[in-house]
This record gives sequence, structure tokens and C-alpha cells, in this order.
Amino acid sequence: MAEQPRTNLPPLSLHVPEPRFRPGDPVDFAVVEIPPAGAARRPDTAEPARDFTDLSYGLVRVLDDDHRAVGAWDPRLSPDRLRRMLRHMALLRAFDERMFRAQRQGKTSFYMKATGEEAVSVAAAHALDYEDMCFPSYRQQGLLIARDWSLVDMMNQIYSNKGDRLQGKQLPIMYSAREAGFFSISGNLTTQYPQAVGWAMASAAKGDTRIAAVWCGEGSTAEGDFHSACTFAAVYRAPVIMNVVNNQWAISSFSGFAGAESTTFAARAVGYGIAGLRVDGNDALAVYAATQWAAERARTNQGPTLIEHFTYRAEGHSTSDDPTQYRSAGEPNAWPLGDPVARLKAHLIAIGEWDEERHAAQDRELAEQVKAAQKEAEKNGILGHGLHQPLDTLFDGVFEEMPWHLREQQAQMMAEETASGRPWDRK
Ligand SMILES: Cc1ncc(C[n+]2csc(CCOP(=O)(O)OP(=O)(O)O)c2C)c(N)n1
Ligand SMILES: [Mg+2]
Repeated sequence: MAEQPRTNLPPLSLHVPEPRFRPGDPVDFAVVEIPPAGAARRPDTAEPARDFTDLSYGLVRVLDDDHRAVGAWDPRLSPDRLRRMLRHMALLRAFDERMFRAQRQGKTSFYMKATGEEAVSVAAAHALDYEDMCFPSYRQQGLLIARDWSLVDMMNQIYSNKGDRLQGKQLPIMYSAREAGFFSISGNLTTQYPQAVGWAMASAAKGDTRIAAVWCGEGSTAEGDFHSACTFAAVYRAPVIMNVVNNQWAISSFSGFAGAESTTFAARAVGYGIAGLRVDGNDALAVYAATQWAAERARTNQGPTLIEHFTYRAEGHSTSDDPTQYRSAGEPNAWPLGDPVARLKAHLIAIGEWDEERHAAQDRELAEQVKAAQKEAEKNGILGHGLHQPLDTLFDGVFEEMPWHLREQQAQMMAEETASGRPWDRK
């Protein structure tokens, strides 16, 4: 063994983060700092980022404990807009429930829910223009739902069936919908960050008026792509909204491994000189207001904004995950910022624009809507029954012109398939 070179100094050691609660532990989130709703100031969108770095460490909240909208960040939305947001959030939840069950029934191989995070995507979609370009991660299906995209089309993708616009080439839930301003989801975490910044830079370089918005999880901020995207966005003041969805878990790794023990994720903005906001991600009005503010900044050439949405992943990472193995089962219910759907519903009731009966009726209607869409999509087949795309399409849609070596491989594959004597199974 090597000799200790300097015995008068303490041996060095590493800090290894450890989550507060493990399976079986009682949960108490008292240490989580939650400032009162309405307390955060709202700077003018033209203010330089260095003048409001405090907003990267606080929490913008609009809905108070009595379900009223308070403070400078209240976006003052019409009851009609609030009801439409509530409807989209409830539809997202119903969609998630049904597709989760479809996976458990063997109808598809994989699904990911956004339970507890519905406000993050739905309220943002309401605050953005339809023409703005979204670069989501796999947990922002709410963007498509809030843009009234076809549920049948989404399900076709989940089932990799005959109607799948991506021809079964993507993992279920990795949608791509250019017409809805929804960039192809990539399983490779955070690749969408530099892509979004590049798109925003191109939009500005062309003198266009559309801005970009991008989302990643808090765990994904540990990727190099996140940081190079921040550098480009800051240097060129790209018209982009960079969202970090801090749901506190990255599969079984808690947010401490991405840096949450030392600072906030919004504070990453401070080091880059980017505007930073830390927002109650379960407060649809706060998410809307922050997105609207950041969009105005981007549209007026004030540059990017990084928004941390503080939320909680209420369920498993995906259908392949079992959170009871690594976190306390008490966490989802103890989470102090509550359920975003219940909070927006309570707000609408508090202002006399909604009631329990209408809500229950809407839930029933949405469940029926999702069920009908599922029936329609299943006419095109389900993944559980095998492959639905002609085998020779396997090589399509990647290159504008297929290179010679792929043409050769495709011909070889088809020849072997024919020679094997089992015609390709197209259910
Ligand atoms: C580059 C890369 N590394 C690792 C993975 C495996 N992986 C998939 S999801 C995930 C956790 C991501 O957590 P977070 O960014 O917090 O997003 P969340 O799932 O909480 O929405 C990991 C490690 C991957 N898909 N890509
Ligand atoms: Mg996460």
C-alpha cells in the first residue's frame, strides 16, 4: 500500500448524497422551503437578468391556501381559459391512466405517465403561441393534448400499429408531430436542449418571430448538452425558454445527484447570466405566468429564460419502474405543493366558476373520450399482437436518399426473409 504522503493532513473523502427517505421511512417535508403565494416580485421583462437573481432561489406562487390567485404574477386569466386548462390537465390524466392500463394488459410494451406534473406542460402550452416550437422530453405529452392533437394519433404511436406515423421506429410515447410544433422526442436525455437553442438561433437569424421552448428533467441537467445549450443561448441571447422539470427523481436517483443539495436548478441560470425563475410547478397559474413572462422576454430580444418547475413525480418513472424499491411510499401524499389538477379545480370553485358536479361529469366525459379513441386506435392493431409495418419500411424515413450500403442491406434482408419461408407477419 502506498504510504500516506502527508500524515499531518486529514485524509480526503467524498460526499455521497443520500435521499431523506427510503422505503418504510415516515415522511416529513417540513425542511422544504415554501414561500407564501404572491410574495415574489415580478420584474419588467426588459430588466437585465443580474437584477433579479433572487428569483432563482425563491418560488413564484400564485394560488394561495384559500385557492385564490394573488400577487404580481397572477396572470388574470378568464374563467373560460382556466376551465380549458383544467380540462386539458384532466384529459392528460385520463389518457395516462388508460394507456398505463393498456401496457399492463400487454397491449403495448412501455408507457410513461406525467401524474402530478400536468400543469408543467399544459399551462405552458396555453401561454405559448401555437406556432412556437416545442422540444419536449418524454413527460410533456400534455403539450400535444393542450394543442388538441388527436388522441388516436398518439395511441397509434403507442401501439406501433398500422396508423403509426413513425412506422414503429420509435419507442412507444416518443411522439413526433411537426404540425403541432412538437419536436421528435429522443430517448437520449437532453439532446433536445442544444437542438432547441439551435432552432431558436435559426429563427432569429432568419428574422422570424417564433420562439422555442424546451424541457428536460432535473436529472438531465447533469448532461453536458444542457450546459453547452446554456452557453449558446446566453451568448447569442437566443429566443428560447429553457424549462427544467424538477420532479425530484431521475428514475431511482434523487435530485441530490444532479446538484439539488447545494443550490436550486434555476440558479444554474445565474452562472450563465441567463434570466432564471423558480416556480411552483403544481400551480398552473404560476407556470402560465412564468411562461408568458419568459415568452415576452424572448419575443422582445431580451434573450433566454431558464424556468425551474418545482414539482414531484407522483408515480413510477415508467411502466418499467417500481418506486417502492427505493423511496418511501408516503412521499407522494406528503408532498406539500399538492396536486395540480385539484388545485386548479379548487381555484375555479373558489371564484364561483366551477363545481363538483360539473367536474365529476367532465371526468366521466373525458374517460369516455379516451376510451373511444382507444377503440379507434386498436382497429389499427396493438403492439402486443406483433409488428404492423411492412418489413421493407424499416429503412425508410431516415435519409432523404438511402445510401447504397443500406439499399444493399435492405435487399439482403428481404431476400433472407423470403428464403426463410415464413412470410412477414403483418397483423
Ligand atoms: C444520455 C442518457 N443517459 C441515461 C439515460 C437513462 N435514463 C432514462 S430516463 C433517466 C432519468 C431522467 O431523469 P430526469 O431528467 O429527472 O427526468 P424525469 O424522468 O424525472 O422526468 C435516465 C437516467 C438516457 N435515456 N439517456
Ligand atoms: Mg426528474
